[in-house]
Parts: sequence; structure tokens; C-alpha cells
Amino acid sequence: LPAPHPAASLIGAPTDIGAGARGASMGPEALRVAGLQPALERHGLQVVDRGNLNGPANPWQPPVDGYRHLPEVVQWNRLVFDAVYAELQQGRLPILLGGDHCLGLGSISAVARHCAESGKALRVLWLDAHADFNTSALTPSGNVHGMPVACLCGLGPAELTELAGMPGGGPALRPQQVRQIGIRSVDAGEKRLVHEQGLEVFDMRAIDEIGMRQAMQQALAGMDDNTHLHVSFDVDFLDPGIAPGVGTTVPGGPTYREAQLCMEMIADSGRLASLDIMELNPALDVRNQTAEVAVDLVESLFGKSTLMRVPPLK
Ligand code: 4U7
Ligand code: MN
Ligand code: MN
Ligand code: MN
Repeated sequence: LPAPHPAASLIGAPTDIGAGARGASMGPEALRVAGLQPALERHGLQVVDRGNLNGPANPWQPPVDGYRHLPEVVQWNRLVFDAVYAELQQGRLPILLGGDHCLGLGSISAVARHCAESGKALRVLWLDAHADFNTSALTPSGNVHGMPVACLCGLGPAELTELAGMPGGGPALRPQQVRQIGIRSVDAGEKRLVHEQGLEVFDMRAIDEIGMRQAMQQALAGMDDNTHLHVSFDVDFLDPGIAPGVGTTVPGGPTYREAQLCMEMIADSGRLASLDIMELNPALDVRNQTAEVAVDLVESLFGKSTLMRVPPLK
């Protein structure tokens, strides 16, 4: 049997500071209402809800020098960095409840710093319809939720690329540590940069051709006992037919069964050590169904559908 999960901590980040639509700020509460904590507890996890971080309001301004709300984005990401880093230091598994995906920057910066300090290898799975690899020069929107992967790889403003404070300096991630799954909307300049930087992308075309099973096998390959696996789950990864409650829907995403398989294979790897659940937008949802699907899939991430992991008797 795989080793039991460490205790988990829920961290709410109620903001839409980096998004192009308002409403992701309500994501953390919608996930709680959908029963995230009891769902995780049913699978034997000990869970503490740390409540919500308290950052600046969204001033809803146009971009300045290619970024919308950069000072506020930096403030929110500092809060997220500190909260996630503190949980990792205590040997706990942080689960960030977004909030928009610009906060993946703070979360993964903390994970990268923690891994560097504890001699762990890091693998990041980026589940998303989008590559989130824009820069201020390339972005068509100025929204920082379209830039976190680039920033993590050192392409972005110093306030964001230096957030991790890596020992010896340098960016939080090398592109080789990232695997992107479900991608189906990449801007023209962004596409060029993804190729240039050598990101490993399993886009929907690849998933159509080789199937989710083969894609995930390849995405999870090469990890060992010393690997910390971080999953950054943008809910718009899912097909809008099952997940309408997101700001930027893109048709042609993974079906319910494909998404389940993806999550189950991550669970079976036994390496999951931190998680972001991002971009849920309750203002655009239908009776909280997207939150409920997200909770259901996160249950599978922690072993719901596999016979391998037997929950303890109460
Ligand atoms: B998300 C976009 F132009 N690429 O940069 C951009 F299409 O976190 C969308 O993945 C980014 O939801 C989507 O604004 C960011 C756009
Ligand atoms: Mn997305
Ligand atoms: Mn995203
Ligand atoms: Mn989005």
C-alpha cells in the first residue's frame, strides 16, 4: 500500500486580482460549500481549514506597462507564499483554494524554495486549458493569471520572479520541471515562447491521439521517492460542459472520465505533496455544480476511486 498522506491544510485566497473576469474571489467559499473538507476526510486525510488570507481589494484598472494590478498581485502572492511555505515547513500538505491562477506563482515559489532547502526534486503538473506562459510584451490582456508559469521560469518582473528567494538566486523553476496537460488555448507569441523554453505540453491534440492514460504516464515518468509533486489545477482544464463556472471557458476539454483518470493516476503515483485549486468562478456557475465537480475530482486525487488506498476504519 502507498504511504498515507500527511495532514493537509486548506488556505483560502479570495481574490480575482489577476483575472479578466470578476468572481474567482468567491472560489474558496464555493469549494467549502461543496464539502471539500469532509470529502478529503472521508479518504483518511486529516484536514485543517486555515481560513482565508486577507489581501488588497481589486481596483479593476486597465493594464500599466503590460500588467493589470501588478502591486496588488505582488501583495497577494507574498501572502500566499508565506502561508504555503509555513505549511510545508510543518510537514503538512498545503491546498490553496483560489482565487485566480496568478496565485500559482506564490504557491509554487514556496514549494520550490522548500524543495531547494530540503534537497527534494520538484515536478509541477499544470492542468489547464491555457499555458499561462505570457509576458508583459506578449500578453493580449495584461491579466497576470495568464503569466504565472513564465514568471516561475524567470520571465517576468523582478517582484514576481524573485518571490521564491531561491538559495543562490535564480528562478523558482526550470521549464524541464513542468508538465502541462489539457492545453487548448495559447496566444501566438506565447506559443513561440513555450517552444523556445522547451515546456513539455500534453495538449488536447496529444490527449486525443495517445489518450489520457499514455499522456499521464509520460507526464509522471521519471519521479522517484525523493520527488515532491505539485499539482496546479485550473478548473478551466475541464470541458465547459461539466465545468461552466470559470472565467475563461475553452471548448474541447477533458471529459469527466478523462479527468477522473488523470486524477487517479496522480493519486497512484503516491507523490502528491501540494495542490492548487484555481479559477473557480461561482458568479458564472450553475447551482455550484463546477465546485462540486472540482471537489469530486480532488477526492480522486487523494485516492477516492482506487482500491489501492483503503481509508482507515473510524
Ligand atoms: B488562466 C489569455 F489571452 N491567454 O493571457 C491571457 F486568452 O489562469 C488567457 O489559465 C489566460 O485561466 C487565462 O489573458 C489564464 C487570453
Ligand atoms: Mn486556464
Ligand atoms: Mn490557469
Ligand atoms: Mn481562467
